[in-house]
Amino acid sequence: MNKKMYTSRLCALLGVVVAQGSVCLADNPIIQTRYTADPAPLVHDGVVYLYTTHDDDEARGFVMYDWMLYSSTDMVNWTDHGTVAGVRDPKTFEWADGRNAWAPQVIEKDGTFYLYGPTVRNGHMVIGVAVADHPMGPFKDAIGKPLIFNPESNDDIDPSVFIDDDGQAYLYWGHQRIFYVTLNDDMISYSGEIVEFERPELFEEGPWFYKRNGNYYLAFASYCCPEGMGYAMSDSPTGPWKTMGYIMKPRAASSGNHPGIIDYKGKSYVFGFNYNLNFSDDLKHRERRSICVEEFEYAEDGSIVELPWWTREGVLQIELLNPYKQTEAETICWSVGLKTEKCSEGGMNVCNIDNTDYIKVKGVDFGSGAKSFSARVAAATAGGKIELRLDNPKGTLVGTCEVPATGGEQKWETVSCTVSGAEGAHDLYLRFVGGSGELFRFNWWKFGK
Ligand code: FUB
Repeated sequence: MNKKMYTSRLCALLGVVVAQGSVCLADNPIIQTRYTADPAPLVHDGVVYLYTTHDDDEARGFVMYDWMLYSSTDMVNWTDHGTVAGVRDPKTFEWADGRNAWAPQVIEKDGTFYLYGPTVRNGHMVIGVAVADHPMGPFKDAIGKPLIFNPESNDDIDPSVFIDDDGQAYLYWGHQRIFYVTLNDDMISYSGEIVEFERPELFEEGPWFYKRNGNYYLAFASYCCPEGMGYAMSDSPTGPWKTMGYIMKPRAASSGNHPGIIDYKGKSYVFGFNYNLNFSDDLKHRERRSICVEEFEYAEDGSIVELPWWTREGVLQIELLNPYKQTEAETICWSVGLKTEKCSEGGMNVCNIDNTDYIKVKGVDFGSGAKSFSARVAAATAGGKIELRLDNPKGTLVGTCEVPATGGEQKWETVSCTVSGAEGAHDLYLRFVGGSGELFRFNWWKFGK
C-alpha cells in the first residue's frame, strides 16, 4: 500500500473525524501492517488469540500462503505473532499444492491446539489438521493427509469446529452447501459419514459455530456478493436450523465477509473484514482485506441485535496498558507505513520504518508519571529518532530517543532517553523521524518511573 497517501485517503474515504491536521481516529480495521481476512478468534487463558488468513500485498484475486496470529487482552492493541502455519513457507501440509491457505479455525482440547486449515490438493479444496502444544504454534501436520476431502462437494472450505458440553466435537464447513462430521476424541479423525444438511436461508459460506446459554448458533457469510453476515439458531448441534436474519447486512463496498464470534471479559464481539485499506490505495476491488471487530448484544430470547456496519472507531478498550512492563513494538492499535517481520532475537519486530511513520498504542496508563523510556532497536546507520507523543501523532512531545548506528540491521541495542509530562492515561504515539530510507528496526519498548 502507498504509505504516504494512506492516512489521508483512508480518512477521507471513511469520512472519519480528523483531528490535528490529517490524523485519522479510526481503529477499524484492526491490523494495518498487512492484509488479513477470515478471522478465527480463540479465547484461552484470558487472552484473545486471533488467527487470520493473509492476503498478499500485491494480490488481485486470492493470493494466500499462510495463517497468521495476533493476540490482545484489551481488544484494541493487537500483538503480531507472525505466521503459525502455511502452505508454502512454512509448508505445514506437505501433501498440499502450495497455495490457498484459506479460512482456518483453531480450538483447544486438553492442552493441545488443533488448527483446521483449508487448502488445495489436486485442484480441489480440502481441509487439513495441524496440532501444537501452544496457541502460538508451531503447528505440525497431524495426519499427513487431508482430514476432509469430499469429492461430491464443490469445495471443502471454511471449517468451524465446536465441542459440545458432553464432549462430542463437530466439524462444519462449506461453500453454498454445508456439511458436518462428528470428530473422534483425538480431534484428528472422524466417525461415520460426511453429512450434508439443508443450506439455511442466507447461507453462503464461512460457517462459525458456537453454543451460548443452551442455544446453538450457526453464523455465516450471507449470500454473495456483496456478503454480509447472517445466522441461524437451533436447539441441537445438528439442526434443524432456523435462519434468524442478519448480524450485519451486506454493503456494496465489501464483496466478502466472514464471521468469528466470541464472548470476552463480559462482552460479545464479532470479527469480520472490509476492504478499506485496499481502498486507501484506490477504489479498485482486489482481494486485499482487513479484519474489523465490533461489540454486539444478544436480546433476551438469544437473538442477535443487528449491527449497522463496521464502525470506523472500532470497539472500546477493556483495560489500560501498563507502559512499565516490556511491550512488543508490534503491539499496535493503529500504525502508518510499517511492516513486521520475524525478529532475530525471537518473536517479531517492526520494520519498514521511514520518516514520519508511527505506531499508536491506545489507552496507556502512565499513572503519576514516567521518567524514562527504553527501546530495543537495530540500525545500520545513525540519524533515526523515536518521538514519544501523547494523544495524536503531533501531540505533546514527552521525550525523544535517538537511535545510533548499532553495528548492523540485526545488531540489537537498548537505547534510553528521559521523559517528562507523561502522566495519567493517554494514547501513546511512537513517531519515527529523521534520515531517509529505512531508519531502524524496533523490537520492544518500556517506560521507567
Ligand atoms: O479467504 C478465502 C475465502 O474467502 C474464504 O475461505 C471465504 O470464507 C472467503 O472469505
